[in-house]
Amino acid sequence: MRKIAVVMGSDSDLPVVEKCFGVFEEFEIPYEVHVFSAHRTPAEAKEFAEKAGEKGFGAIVCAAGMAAHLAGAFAANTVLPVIGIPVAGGSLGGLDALLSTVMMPSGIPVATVAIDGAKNAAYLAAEILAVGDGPLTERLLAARRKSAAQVLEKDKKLSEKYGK
Ligand code: RP5
Repeated sequence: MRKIAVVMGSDSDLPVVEKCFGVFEEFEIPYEVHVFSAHRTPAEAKEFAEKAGEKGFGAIVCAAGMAAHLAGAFAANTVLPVIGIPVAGGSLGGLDALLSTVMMPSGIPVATVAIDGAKNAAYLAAEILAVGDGPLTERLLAARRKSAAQVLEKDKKLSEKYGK
């Protein structure tokens, strides 16, 4: 199975980014975690992005706050799918990071999740790897069924409590 690269612009992003890790472990997806910055270590970020395909990665999750060019810088240097997590922080509360991550020029896409949306970034990465991987697809479907059952159980409890 291909690996997921999880890259953050600073270790200060870790409290948000680490919410990815449990999802990868739940679905038995191998992953690596790195810190590279589009502005502070541009050469290393470029080199990692350029070599990610040959190193066995299937998708790259990039998290950054503020000007948040990391996902875009990665997307510029690879044709692997890049998923961007805008991280809240700074005086604009993450709106700056959201717009910086999502507003990419045509031809260089970044699949952008919600501000601090690390879990959905991990689920999306898992779904990308699941294309052509039947067992992983089954694990994702089983998780959806479990989630639906939990919601229906909550519905049952609340409707019994507050119903006529
Ligand atoms: C961004 O600047 C990082 O992704 C982080 O969200 C933010 C602040 O970084 P630090 O100053 O905490 O290292 O590039």
